[in-house]
Amino acid sequence: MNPLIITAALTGAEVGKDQQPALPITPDEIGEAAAECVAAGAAIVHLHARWPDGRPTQDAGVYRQIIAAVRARCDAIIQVSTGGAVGMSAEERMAPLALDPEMATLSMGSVNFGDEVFLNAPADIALFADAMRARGIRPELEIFDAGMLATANRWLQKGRLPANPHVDFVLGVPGGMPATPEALLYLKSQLPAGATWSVAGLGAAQLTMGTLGIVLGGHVRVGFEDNIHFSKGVLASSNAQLVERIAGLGRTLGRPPASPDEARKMLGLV
Ligand code: KMH
Ligand code: ZN
Repeated sequence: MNPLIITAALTGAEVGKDQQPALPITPDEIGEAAAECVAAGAAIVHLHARWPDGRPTQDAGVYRQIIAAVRARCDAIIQVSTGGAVGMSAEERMAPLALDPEMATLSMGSVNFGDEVFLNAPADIALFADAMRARGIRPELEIFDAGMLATANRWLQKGRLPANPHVDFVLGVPGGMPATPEALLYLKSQLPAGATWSVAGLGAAQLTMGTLGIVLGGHVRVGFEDNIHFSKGVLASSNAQLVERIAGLGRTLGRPPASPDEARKMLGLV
């Protein structure tokens, strides 16, 4: 049996409460959402921070409050974002690493992001990767496009990344790889030996790519960061509703959700 590790990407940097009224923004809202998601089957919470007015921030003080609010309510694996929002500097983006979370994201290259550019120059990737290594934080390699996985493989061969990485394919960003079965199968075929992987499809592809991820033996990311709808034209009522659905599909397909502690063992965090 290969239990399913579900990551709940609760908030992101792009969605607003005007688009999704249940979007958790304050530390307490994020803590509550995390606990609901863990109860529904999530093991990892992927965290972004916001100022009270909803603007994205990488401020370590805000992340500290968010992490405390999550830890007070559940035992989720804490994964902070080093992606932040488009336009932030590398120094700004790495601030939450000082809080020593168990995991952090590490985007392996630059990609057009709608009408903007999500910039990850090699020197910045190295800055994040070295900081994570020095602090014992497990990176999750974010792959938006095929070249980023080729870069990850090169860096692994050179020992610039820890072996047996956890890789997340983010599919369907306008500018990155499309959320298609062919794209996912190609990426899976290029994974380094010993890798674990998950898939995050954007919009309606959250469900289709998630289902495919379950069938192909990977893991799945869901949540408002990538998708605010439950079905076409119908907003999800909560992040937990999206977790619950993918957890149910996992059970049906022989992949029951991993608890946070099971996921810690599977990802080499303990
Ligand atoms: N907000 C995106 C520009 C991550 O969290 O590491 C980048 C992002 C990736 O969300
Ligand atoms: Zn993110």
